[in-house]
Amino acid sequence: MDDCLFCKIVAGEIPAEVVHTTERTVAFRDVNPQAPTHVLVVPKDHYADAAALAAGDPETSAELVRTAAAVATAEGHGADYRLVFNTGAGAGQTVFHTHLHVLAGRDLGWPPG
Ligand code: DGP
Repeated sequence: MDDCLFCKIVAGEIPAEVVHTTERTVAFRDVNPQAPTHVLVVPKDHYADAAALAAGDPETSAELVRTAAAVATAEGHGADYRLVFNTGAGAGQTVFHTHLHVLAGRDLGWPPG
């Protein structure tokens, strides 16, 4: 997708602090962190949201979660972290390239806002 921000980060056309990569995923720090650890895990291929990725490429969908767990462990939060997919503008999705938020390092209230 020519106009997709996260496709450009995956391609290295826009800088980001990449913390982990796998065959199918890239993990980089969120530019507006909401916790001491706030990393976004994205598929290298473009899918608009989590459901589209799960339908179109279930193995990569699972790899996103494995990558998120590896990031949480690497950052010292392997036992306590939160994974979030905002899906749809009404739920707070602002970038329409699937991304899994990994949040850790502070008390995380429930329910989320
Ligand atoms: P969401 O609201 O769930 O679509 O999350 C999008 C996230 O993307 C948001 O937490 C901020 C982050 N973000 C937006 N633009 C950039 C960027 O250029 N670089 C990085 N690293 N993160 C970005």
